[in-house]
Amino acid sequence: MRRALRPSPCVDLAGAQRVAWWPCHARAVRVIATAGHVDHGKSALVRALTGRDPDRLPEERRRGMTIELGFAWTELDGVGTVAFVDVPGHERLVPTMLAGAGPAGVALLVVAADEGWMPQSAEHLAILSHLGVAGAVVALTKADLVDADTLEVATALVEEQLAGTPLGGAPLVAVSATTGQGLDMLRSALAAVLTSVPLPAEEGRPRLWIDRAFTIRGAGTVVTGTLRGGALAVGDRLRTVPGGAEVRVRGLQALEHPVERAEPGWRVAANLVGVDVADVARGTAVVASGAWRAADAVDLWCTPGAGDVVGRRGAWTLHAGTAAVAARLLPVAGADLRAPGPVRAELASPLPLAVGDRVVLRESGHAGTAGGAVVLDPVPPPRPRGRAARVEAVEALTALATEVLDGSSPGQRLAALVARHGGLPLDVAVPAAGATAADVDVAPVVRVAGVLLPVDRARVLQALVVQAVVGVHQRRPALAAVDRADARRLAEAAGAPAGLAGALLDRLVADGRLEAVPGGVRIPGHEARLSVSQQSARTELLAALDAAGLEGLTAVEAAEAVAQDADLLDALLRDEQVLRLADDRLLAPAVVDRAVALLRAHERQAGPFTASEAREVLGGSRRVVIPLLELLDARGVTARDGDRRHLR
Ligand SMILES: Nc1nc2c(ncn2[C@@H]2O[C@H](COP(=O)(O)OP(=O)(O)OP(=O)(O)O)[C@@H](O)[C@H]2O)c(=O)[nH]1
Ligand SMILES: [Mg+2]
Repeated sequence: MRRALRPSPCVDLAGAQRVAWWPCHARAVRVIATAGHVDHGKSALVRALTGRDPDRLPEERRRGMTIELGFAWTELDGVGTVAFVDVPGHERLVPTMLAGAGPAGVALLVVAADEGWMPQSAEHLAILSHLGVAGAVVALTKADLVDADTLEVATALVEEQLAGTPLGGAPLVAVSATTGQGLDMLRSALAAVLTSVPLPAEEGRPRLWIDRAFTIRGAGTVVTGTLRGGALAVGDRLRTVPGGAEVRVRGLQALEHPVERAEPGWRVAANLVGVDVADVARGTAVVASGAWRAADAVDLWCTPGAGDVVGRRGAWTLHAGTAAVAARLLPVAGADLRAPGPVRAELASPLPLAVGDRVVLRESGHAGTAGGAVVLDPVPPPRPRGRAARVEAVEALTALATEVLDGSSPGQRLAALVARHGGLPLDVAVPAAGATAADVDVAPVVRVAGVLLPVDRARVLQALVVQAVVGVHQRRPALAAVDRADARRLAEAAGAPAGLAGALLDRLVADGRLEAVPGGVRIPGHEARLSVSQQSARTELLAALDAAGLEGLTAVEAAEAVAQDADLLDALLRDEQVLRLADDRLLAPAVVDRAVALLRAHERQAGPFTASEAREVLGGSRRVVIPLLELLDARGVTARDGDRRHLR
């Protein structure tokens, strides 16, 4: 009973009824996208390989051409289930081709033997190259329509086109979808390539670029796509980009069956709660919150196609995953790009992008694909203004590109991104770099509070702060410690990012390079000492205080006596070589000791004394004696009992 109510209309194990609009893709451990010129036989080949027609729209069947992405799947010996994403070849439908090729990773490039290499053969090849296709097989179709000599020539011509491209070494198989010629060889070639290409990795940061979205009565919104970056499980909470809607995965399907969990690389259909179908059209992504950031602007390393120019002029579209968004392109160096270089792309709609993601750039109104690019920085700083700043930005991005294009690890990408910024909040840097919390521990970065600093910079900053503290110890030897607020200012003056100075000090204390003491921080073991001139100033002050007796010196007089050396006064007060009364007058301890001796002698004879008796004994005015008695009380020398005091 309950089972019948489940919103999984395609799961009909009894085989009674299949609901056509449910995207019942096989649970594909592997996904292959087709590519190739219009009418060259991509869909026919997929049908021949899988027994399923990827062209399911009536219009597609009527016109005999693919308009939308099609999906079909089969079993391949030694590999398991393989899903094909069949793309259209028409030049007007390249954006749809991009949506299919984007998340796939492995390609089946189809060239008709009778027609040979055509414009979209070239454009699709360029796109696969820009996207960094992991593996590919080339099928020379319609082999039944040509004789052996023509086939040989066609093969040679295609090989010539592929030479020097990422598909240069790809296996090339002559096939016919009509006669079945070569299909077994094609299957083995596909199996071999899939076996050699590593499985999409579980990186703990799932991103599902949506290629279809629809509603199912009783279930609500369903989206499909090729899952990358991490697994998804029923109950997972995700976020849409753009839109930022919080969604929950109510159900997952793969292999025509509901599954509790889908692995990276699978084709999945996810039933989402919390979002309207209109808000998850193709090009939207659902991502693990926190693991991805929505980027409004990205710095890219752009490689223009041969003869193409990438620059400010023109209406550009940036393709990433299944998304296509309008973008303003601003070459960082200023001049248009004809060779690889850095470009800032300002996006009309945010995309979940991370360092290393590959994107494609197309200019509307111009035939062909203008270039490919790799994301260098999805959290770019404000655009450089002025020549010097531009040169610096180009240098920084070139350095970043060297790291990123070298197939670096997430930890290295994280460090390179942090280095470009000189420091980044952890919760920004980790998703932007396409890293995870675990990568932070192995990356050459130093975590100070919630901020990551490049190791080198942290080392330099720490050395500068320690050096500054040493400098204070030398300049102001009377100080036992550097006040924390002063130390923070020193750290900031040394270049510590605002708000980080305190954490930097804590880190230095934790590392044992500074010592925290009541007065602030110091170099471990540092002792205050007076300079020679301070020592003589002290002698003079103490003599003056001694001569002043109970009257003492005012703070102003004392400062004059030591030539305004506040450190010296602080040090003398700290070490109780000088005592301060509540009214700010200073007394020599010897003067206080003499007064205590007089009071003690008096008390021995007359017992506890009043303030006026103390005045008589000490021979001072009320103004002078009352603060002295208060000082004695505070220091525990005397204790009050009503209006009388006794010595303890
Ligand atoms: N003789 C012969 N005809 C083929 C073969 N493969 C495809 N065709 C025919 O070529 C035409 C185009 O085939 P499709 O599979 O629709 O081509 P496509 O590459 O999917 O075209 P688009 O999706 O529009 O880019 C159809 O009429 C097919 O029947 C083949 O191996 N031999
Ligand atoms: Mg087709």
